[in-house]
Order: sequence, then structure tokens, then C-alpha cells
Amino acid sequence: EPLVFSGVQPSGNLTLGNYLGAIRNFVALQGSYKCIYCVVDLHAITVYQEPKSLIEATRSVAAAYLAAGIDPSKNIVFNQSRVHQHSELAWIFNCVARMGWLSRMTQFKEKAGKDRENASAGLFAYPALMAADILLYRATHVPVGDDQKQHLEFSRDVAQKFNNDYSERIGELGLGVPIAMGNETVNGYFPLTEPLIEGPATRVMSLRDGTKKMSKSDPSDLSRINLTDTSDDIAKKIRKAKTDPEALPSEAEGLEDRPEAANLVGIYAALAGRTRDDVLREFGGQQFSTFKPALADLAIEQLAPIADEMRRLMADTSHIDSILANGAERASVMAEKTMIDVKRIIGLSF
Ligand code: AQP
Repeated sequence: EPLVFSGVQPSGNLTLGNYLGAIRNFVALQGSYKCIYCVVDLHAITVYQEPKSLIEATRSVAAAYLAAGIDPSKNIVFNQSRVHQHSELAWIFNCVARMGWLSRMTQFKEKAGKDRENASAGLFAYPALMAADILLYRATHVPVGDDQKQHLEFSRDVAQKFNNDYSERIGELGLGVPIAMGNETVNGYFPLTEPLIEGPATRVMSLRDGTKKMSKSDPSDLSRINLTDTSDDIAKKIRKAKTDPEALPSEAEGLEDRPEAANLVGIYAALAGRTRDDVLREFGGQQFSTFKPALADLAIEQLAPIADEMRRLMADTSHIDSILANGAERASVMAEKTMIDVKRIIGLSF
């Protein structure tokens, strides 16, 4: 049965990148799939988080989910650390994954920077926890931004190695199900999860540098639009966004080698639910002095109601807290079923 799982880290203010690359797609999928949306607090602590800020950020990601339109009664919304099986399965996957696989992860290299000796072991093992998040529910589809593609491949590798290492035992216990592997179907326990990387803004770039990803942790606030920014902030940041001096091209091909222009057109297209070509049919030949105010109006129209609803939800956190507690209870039931199977498969319970 298809199942969607995804998560966002409570590691700072959510950005337009998190919204267009992930959260907005979560909302779109809830009509067609059973969905589990997690606030991945255990991932956030791979880098030190001040405890009170972590609590606030955890609630704020949950508020963003709800404000964007995720229905917590139809889907499961919870924070990761409440369901202890995430950590338990992550340990097992640390033992399935190979050092070589982890060493090739570009996100670790970027986040650890030059001072690798001082990065936490958790930051290095992050992809094994992410594989556990997904496979604990045997999720088949994971909506993410483009930057998470490599981690999703890692999770497929873990599932495949687990299925392979324990294939005989999975068969003996009758726990195998048909797993699609390209054009073939094999018997296994964990699915090979498909990433869903969709839309014209799968990688939203910094407003100050079109070659860098828009990120919560960029030191420059002008580089990103935060989901909680006021309308004035949004208008100012778009006005100040870096561009080139040329007019906009009349089709998307003309955006090659113009990263800042490509980024702003991609953001417009995603917010308007149109293709980049369609947007350029309207704005081709025009200057940024015309396009930027139109983009600011559109961004404010779409984001201001979300910011208002987030503020309302954060004013009294009891509603959010009860949703997270209830979601965790429902997730725990599913998670425990998997852990019972996994422990039997491995030979940890008898
Ligand atoms: N710039 C982006 N464009 C499109 N999608 C993005 N995502 C993040 N940035 C962009 C997607 O948002 C989801 C949640 O991301 P995350 O919280 O797990 O952390 P991240 O990818 O490390 O995001 P940040 O904002 O860059 O956080 P920091 O600064 O803490 O490292 C994922 O689906 C991601 O693809």
C-alpha cells in the first residue's frame, strides 16, 4: 500500500525553500495518499540547538504544517523524538550501512566544512536516521527538495542490503512482500522508496547568490524569505534580491547561465502554480523593475495568510502540543509493528 513520509528539521526559521520544496507538496499529496509528516527534532540536534529554541522551533514547524493546510486528523503529524523506535531502527541501520556510503554524502561534507574532526558523529550518521524515519513506516514515497536526493538513494541502498542480508530469514518468517526494483519484483521486507521531487522550485536559491541554496542557517537574513516574515520584509527582500541587468527572456531556455533570474522566475512559477515558460510568456522582455513588484505581490498574497495562521497557533501552543502527542501515539503503533518484525528478522528477539 503506498504511503508518504517526510520531515522538516526544527533548526531555525522555515524558509520559502522549505515551503516550495517540501511543505507545499506535503499538502498536495494528502488527498491521494496516507501521509506521515514528522518534525525531525533528532536530526536537528546533530548540530547544537539551544534547548528553548529547539522547543520553539519544533512547535513552529508543526504550526507551519497546519497553517499550510495539512490536516492532522487525516494524516499523522508528530515530532520524531516521541517515537523511540526511530532511534532504535537508526542504530540497526548504522550497522547495515557502510562507512563508504556515508563518506560519500555531500551534505555532511558541506555542513561539517573544513573542521570535520569537530563535527558530531550524529551529523555523519544522519542518513541512517533518515532511512530509519522512512522505513519504520515502510513508506513508499518521500516528497523532498532536490538536495535530499542523495539521502533517498542511501535509504534505498540500506533497504536493499537489509532485504538481501536477511532474505532467507525474511522468507522463513513469512514476512516478505513483493518489492518493486526497477522492472523486477523481488521478495523483501523494506520497500525501495521513491523520492518525489516535483514542481518548478525543487531547489530555491539564496536571494543574494543564485548559486547557493536558500537555507535557514545562512547568516544573512536577506538571503532568504522566512515563512514568518512580514509583508514589508518580503517586499524588501525581493526588491534587494540580486539580479543581472538584462531583461527577462521569453522562454525558460534563456535562463541558463542566469542563476538569479532563473531562481526568481522559478519562485514565481511555483507560487502561481504555472510553468516557467508560461510565466515568461507574460514577463519576457520586461525588466526586473517590473517583475520584482509582481513577484512580491504574489509572494505576499500566498505567504501572509500562512504567517498569520502560524502566529495564531503559536500564541497558545496547547493545540499544537495535543496534535503532536496524538500523532506520536498513532505513529508509535505502526512503528512498534515494524520493530517487532525487524527484531525477529535479525535474531534480536526470540
Ligand atoms: N532551498 C531549498 N529549496 C527547495 N527545497 C528545500 N528544502 C530545504 N531547503 C530547500 C527542503 O526542505 C525540506 C526540509 O529541509 P530540512 O529542514 O531537513 O533541512 P535542510 O535541507 O538542511 O534545509 P535548510 O533550510 O538548508 O536547513 P539548514 O540551514 O538547517 O541546513 C527537505 O525536503 C529539503 O529538501
